Amino acid sequence: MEIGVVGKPNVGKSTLFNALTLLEVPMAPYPFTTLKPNRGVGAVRVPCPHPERGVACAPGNAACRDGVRWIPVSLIDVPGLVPGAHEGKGLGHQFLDELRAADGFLHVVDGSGGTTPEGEIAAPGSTDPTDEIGWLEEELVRWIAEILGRDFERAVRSVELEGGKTEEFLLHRLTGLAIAPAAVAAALRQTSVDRTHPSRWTASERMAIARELLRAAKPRVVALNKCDRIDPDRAAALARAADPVPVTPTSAEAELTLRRAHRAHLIAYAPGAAAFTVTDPAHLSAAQRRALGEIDQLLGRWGSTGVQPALEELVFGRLGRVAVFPVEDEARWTDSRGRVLPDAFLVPAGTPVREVAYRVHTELGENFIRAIDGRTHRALGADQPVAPGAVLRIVARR
Ligand SMILES: Nc1nc2c(ncn2[C@@H]2O[C@H](COP(=O)(O)OP(=O)(O)OP(=O)(O)O)[C@@H](O)[C@H]2O)c(=O)[nH]1
Ligand SMILES: [Mg+2]
Repeated sequence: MEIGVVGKPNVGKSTLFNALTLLEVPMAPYPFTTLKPNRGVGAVRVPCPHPERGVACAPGNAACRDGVRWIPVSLIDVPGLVPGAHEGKGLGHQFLDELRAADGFLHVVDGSGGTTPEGEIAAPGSTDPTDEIGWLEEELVRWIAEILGRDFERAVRSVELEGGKTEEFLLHRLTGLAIAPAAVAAALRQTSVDRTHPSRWTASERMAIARELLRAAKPRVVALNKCDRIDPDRAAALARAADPVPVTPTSAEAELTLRRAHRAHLIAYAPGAAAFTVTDPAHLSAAQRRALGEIDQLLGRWGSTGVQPALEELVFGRLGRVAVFPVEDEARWTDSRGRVLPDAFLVPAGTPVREVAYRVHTELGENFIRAIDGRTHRALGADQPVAPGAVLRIVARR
């Protein structure tokens, strides 16, 4: 599971990335601070099943805190995109190829409207944050259209001469873009292009296909960032204007401050929470006390900094991921070494259990016999959909 953090320059992409990963990539109040993509790992929350058994879990890949499992999600922070990037404006969109495997995008916008489309500082409210939602999509569409269109005429001519299938050609062409066959089929249907003669597709038909592929295969959530500079009524109006793209108000800066203060043992804070507690008042400087006081007010106004909820809206809401806990002993919920619920994975809701087995380990998929539900103890056949939060034993030939 991989999420791309995208948006125009100077909106807080790297700040949000640092907050989610606790890495230290450069952030600064001017455009093009980020020149190359940064990679890191964040996490999303699911309930840990261990309290159902009244036993402690022994987390391997996903930490457990107070009954909450934090499942890792890869994140990529990229340089800012500007309108016209496809023509080489700003840093162009070459670096977007690093996002080929992304399952979805967290689109960071400057909710305070205090930066121009090129990311230069401007008077707060001087730009409309919702403008970015449309043109950024255009840049992403052009990126996919360009991948689709590379040496297009020659490539499709051989498909037509050899009687190949257009769907297969598209899938092959888009390999690495993490686009499922169903999305390709849907894009061809929606655009009603001439399927048997791709060589006759016009440039605008190719753009239309790219647009449908993007919408079907790369969902997006907008993080309306710098919400500390606007009020909730304004955010609600902007969210209405952005419909149907979902919008979550965020303050990446506040989230980063809270996570770093927690790491430094100054406060106790769980990402996404509505409050924090100061654990070490004696060690707070006057400036720190003031900053935390402001963040405390922000949490009161917004309910959270929005950063963790924005990521989860994308992963659970838009991408429909559910957690699975593979075990080897379905009665005790342990692995071969006796560790309780060691690992947690994210899979698309409704994934057939054999596919889940493949994701745990290729050999488990290849040698799959059946799965056993750790709660009901019923056997599940290869094609049965996995239940959200399933504790699952996979039985395979040895
Ligand atoms: N008020 C406020 N400022 C923020 C917030 N998040 C980030 N900033 C500030 O916005 C500026 C830009 O932050 P970056 O994280 O470097 O932005 P970016 O989108 O990665 O910028 P580029 O890499 O240049 O595209 C910095 O001065 C941040 O401190 C926020 O939630 N509220
Ligand atoms: Mg940056």
